[in-house]
Amino acid sequence: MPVKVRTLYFHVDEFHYRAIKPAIKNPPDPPSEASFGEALVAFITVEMGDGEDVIKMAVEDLVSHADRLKVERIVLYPYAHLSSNLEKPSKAHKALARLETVLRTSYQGEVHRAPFGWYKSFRLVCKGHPLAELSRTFTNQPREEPWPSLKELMSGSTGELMARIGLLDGGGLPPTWAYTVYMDLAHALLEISGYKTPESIGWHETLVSAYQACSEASGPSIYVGPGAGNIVIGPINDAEEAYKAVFKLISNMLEGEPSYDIDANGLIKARADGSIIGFRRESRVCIGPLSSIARLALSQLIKIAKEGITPYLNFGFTPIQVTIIPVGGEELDYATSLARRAASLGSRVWILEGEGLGRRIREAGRRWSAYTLVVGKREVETRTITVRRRWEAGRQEVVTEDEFFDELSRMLGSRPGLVHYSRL
Ligand code: A3S
Repeated sequence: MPVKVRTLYFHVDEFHYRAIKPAIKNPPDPPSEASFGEALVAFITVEMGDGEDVIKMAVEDLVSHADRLKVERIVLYPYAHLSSNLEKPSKAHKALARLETVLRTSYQGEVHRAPFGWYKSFRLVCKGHPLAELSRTFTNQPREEPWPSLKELMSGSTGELMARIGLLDGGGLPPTWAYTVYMDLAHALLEISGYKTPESIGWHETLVSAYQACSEASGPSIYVGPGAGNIVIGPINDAEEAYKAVFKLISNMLEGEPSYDIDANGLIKARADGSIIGFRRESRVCIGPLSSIARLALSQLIKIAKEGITPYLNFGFTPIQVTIIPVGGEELDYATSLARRAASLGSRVWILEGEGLGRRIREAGRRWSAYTLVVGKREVETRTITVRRRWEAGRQEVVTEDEFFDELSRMLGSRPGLVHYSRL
């Protein structure tokens, strides 16, 4: 049955609702009340629609967002206030019941649907991180997304690598790391292109609408798209400058000049793999999503790796900047105190517990961690750290706590994209 669905997502610490009184004649669901802890709450309005069904699309988006937030519970909340073109209650109820059924077949966590047709009181405690509130619209027009979708970006070896090192969420790392890396990249890029104060003109459902707004924007602008990496920035004076700058910022190891073509409709396509990295409208150029440019840069770094050189990203844009490996359980306290000190300096730090010291050192390498600190009994007694720096492959050094944190502060303080501080 053709409908449209508008939703408002909240990632909550708590959610409570209570049915008060019927809002329509003999509501289809009995009154109820319920309380939840952490959950993804979806306020859902069903709109008049035409064309093919959007329930499946809505469920897919809901599940992928729940996975991204790592929540174990989804609460569906019928809500007749997100549209002025409401579907009639009987059809809306059927659509919501179907959405619940489809959701139960494709989501492992708990699913709960609040009663339909009632005035309800509710209390909600929202988490407040960048992805805690999102609005979505599912219409039956196929969402034209000529740009690499997150799914496409995830596919192939580079996509898997991007997820693993944290440049795309899905690698089991905090998705906010990818988000901060791209925001820093965008700000650094705008600074390079002479813009001082980027004004962000808001969130766009699709990259196409973001590009649209971007090309009409008066000055510099940054958009955060549906996924953490879909940031579009522009209008840029010179795409070549911007494109080369992104590569340099991501890693100074990148040889060769990135090159691209602009086709008849103004799409800017990278020659390396044909992916679209922006578009030109009249004299204005918008470049992004940065995640697809990061992907291109990574594929060039992988090529360098084939020559036996350990590739690395510039420190400022390395998602995992410090990995701390306690050799055994009794070193965990010391590792935790080091992690706290590293985090307080503003670095992205990860304690890698578990079995096997060699396995964990290799795991940190697989994730391109810039620093890998190993602390065992000796380090605890002497308050020292055995440090491995990714850009000094195969070398390790014992330093005192203060020596390491002095170095870390220097690395964090240096403008992102500078050549590594290294003793090579
Ligand atoms: O409009 C009164 C109540 O009936 C349900 N409802 C709809 N929900 C989603 N989409 C539609 N097109 C609907 N038409 C009717 C809702 O349960 C609605 N109740 N949150 C409560 C008010 O507190 C509410 O919206």
